[in-house]
Amino acid sequence: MKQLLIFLVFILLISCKKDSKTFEIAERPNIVFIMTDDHAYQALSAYDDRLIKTPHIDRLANEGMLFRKAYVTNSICSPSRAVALTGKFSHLNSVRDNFDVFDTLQLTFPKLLQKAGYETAIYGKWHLKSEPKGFDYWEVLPGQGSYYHPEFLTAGGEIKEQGYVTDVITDKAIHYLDSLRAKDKPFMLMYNHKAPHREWWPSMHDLEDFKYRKIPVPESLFDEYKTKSRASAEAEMRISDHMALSSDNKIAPEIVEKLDYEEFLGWYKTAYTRQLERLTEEEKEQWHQVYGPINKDFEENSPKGKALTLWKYQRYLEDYLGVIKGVDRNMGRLLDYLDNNKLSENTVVVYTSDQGFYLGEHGWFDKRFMYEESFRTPLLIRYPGVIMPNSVNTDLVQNIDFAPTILELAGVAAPEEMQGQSLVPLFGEDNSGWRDALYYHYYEYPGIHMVKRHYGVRTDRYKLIRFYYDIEDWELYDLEKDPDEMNNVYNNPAYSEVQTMMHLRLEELRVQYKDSDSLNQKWIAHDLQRLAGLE
Ligand code: SGN
Ligand code: CA
Repeated sequence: MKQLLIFLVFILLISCKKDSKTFEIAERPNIVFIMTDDHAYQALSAYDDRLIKTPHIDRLANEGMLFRKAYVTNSICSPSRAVALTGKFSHLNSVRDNFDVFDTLQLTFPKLLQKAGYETAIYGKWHLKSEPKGFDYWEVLPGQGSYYHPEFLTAGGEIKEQGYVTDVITDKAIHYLDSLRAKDKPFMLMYNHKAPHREWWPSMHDLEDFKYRKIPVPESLFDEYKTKSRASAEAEMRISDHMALSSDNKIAPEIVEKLDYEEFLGWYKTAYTRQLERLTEEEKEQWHQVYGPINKDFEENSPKGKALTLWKYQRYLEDYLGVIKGVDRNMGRLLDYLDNNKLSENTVVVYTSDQGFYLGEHGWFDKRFMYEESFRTPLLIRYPGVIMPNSVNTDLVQNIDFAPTILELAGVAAPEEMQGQSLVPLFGEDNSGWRDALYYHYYEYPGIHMVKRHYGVRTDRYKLIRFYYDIEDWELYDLEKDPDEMNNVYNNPAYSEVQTMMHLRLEELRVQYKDSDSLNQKWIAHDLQRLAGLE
């Protein structure tokens, strides 16, 4: 009977797909929008279960839709958050890099929902510098926030909480659902984790997990970037050369010094001490019980060369996966709360990350590049009765689509200025007229990790990238033949037609999304001036 009902709703949806009023007449659903920080789809078992099992997050795929080709517009934190809120590309939403301040005067989906009678709340990472606007309730981490006993910014000033950041954010979200929210209004809750951001400090519960586990090594860990522009070799995010033995890999600075290892940046050692100092005495003891033997082994074996890179990779993944385990457990708590309080049926749950992340592919950690691992992001959406369980979507969707989607679900018209498209038709598996290409633009250079400014286009099969500013280089990939992007075929005669077609498509997208070379020049001048001011 229930299945028949779901089927009927599904048919109704399909038949009304072009009619934006569909959701005005339906009861307006609640929305829980979840954004983690730097969660690679390689470490989410609904996508790939070789590294970790994430049964709670996977529930959203089992009970809803998994998007296999979800992408961001600019693979870095603050910009992605601004895109999600506004539905606009970075060059139009005031945040192109982690330094820009979000202009809260512009339209955002939380503001529009509020106006339409929703109650709105945000807990966790914000990272947009200006004070959150458009939220009835908010408690956000200052900047990147801290893993242990984190501080929060609130309307009443800064507060410090006891506990592990992922647990604390979940406690706050559940407290909002349980005790604060107005029960006579639909709600939109943004539940945004700091985890699993660098430097990957796991919760006391997950310290031992993954330790000494042999983690599969990606084929391109020792990539020499033979066919790529120099942008790859010049980026400072290689596990071998730029990852910290101290703050990232958790080797005590005294040992790093004693064994004469060099740290790429001077502040790595202080960052390690700063994090450890946040723990209580009891926690420190617990921590040393797990990391003490790791330090001892390192001291005894003191790996060098390739062995050191492999060792750092294993160490990196042990902590990264441990931090994700905490996210998954807390997702379980939140989803259970919705179940136990009869909220699951009428609540749309969206799970995504601000971007993807390199887990050793091309030798890297971090993100920023338009290559798949950081350009793509996880996206899972559950909406019982509307999205069929175990649905999989393979259309090219992008974070500019989040705001228009959420607005349509709430029965609110998306303003003209939003550049994304609502994903709602895709819920009913109607992809007619869907986009055939994605536009991307990254700006934060010169800056940490030194990934050069670049923009590009990706179609279902090909990707064209232009690196510019202190470089002028193009790359072209055939993703069907070369999904790992190891073989740049730009200027390869066999691809001359594809190359011309991709250049054309890129120019069209730049016009469509209102980006241009003159804007590039404007931002370069702006950023250089800012850098000079900082010096
Ligand atoms: C910190 C990290 C960087 C990271 C940026 C931006 N270093 O500076 O590795 O790229 O944040 O991350 S850390 O050792 O201090 O963690 S983002 O997710 O906010 O864009
Ligand atoms: Ca991030």
